[in-house]
Amino acid sequence: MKRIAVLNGPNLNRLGKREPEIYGTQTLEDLADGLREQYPNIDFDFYQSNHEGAMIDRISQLAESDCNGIIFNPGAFSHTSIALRDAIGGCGIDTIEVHISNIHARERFRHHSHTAAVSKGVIAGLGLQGYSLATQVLIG
Ligand code: CA2
Repeated sequence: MKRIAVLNGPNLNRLGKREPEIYGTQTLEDLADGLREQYPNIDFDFYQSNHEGAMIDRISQLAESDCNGIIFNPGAFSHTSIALRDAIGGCGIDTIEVHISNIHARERFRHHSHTAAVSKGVIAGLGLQGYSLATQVLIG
C-alpha cells in the first residue's frame, strides 16, 4: 500500500471556518475524509502545524520512513521559509506543492514560493481538488 503524507502549514487549521470566499467552506477534516473515500487504497498521513520547526521535524521524520510522496501546502511559509525549502529539497521524497487559492492572482508577496523550486510540481487555485490531483500524480 502506498503511503502519502499530507502536510498543511500555518492557519490551515482554520480552513472552512473563516474567509470562505478565498478558501471555501470545507474543513481539513472534510479534506481527509474526501481523500480517504476517493483513494481507499492509499495510506494517508495527515499533519498540520502552525510552527515552522515542527514542520521541519515532520519532514525529517518522513525522510526516514517508507513514505512514497508528500502533498505540501506550506501556507504563508511558502513565501518566507528557506529552512522548509531545505527540508523538502533534502528529504528525497517526491513532493507536490498545493495552494488552495491562486497565489498568482493575489498580493505580490504571495507570488513567489521558496518551496516550489524543490517540488516536483505546483498546483494553485483549484481549491481542495488540488490535493486530489496531487495524489493522482504521486500514485502514477
Ligand atoms: O492558498 C493557499 O493554500 C495558501 O497556502 C493559504 C495560506 C496563504 O498564506 C498562502 O499565501 C496561500 C493561508 C492559509 C490561511 O487559511 C485560512 C483559512 C481559513 C481562515 C483563516 C485562514
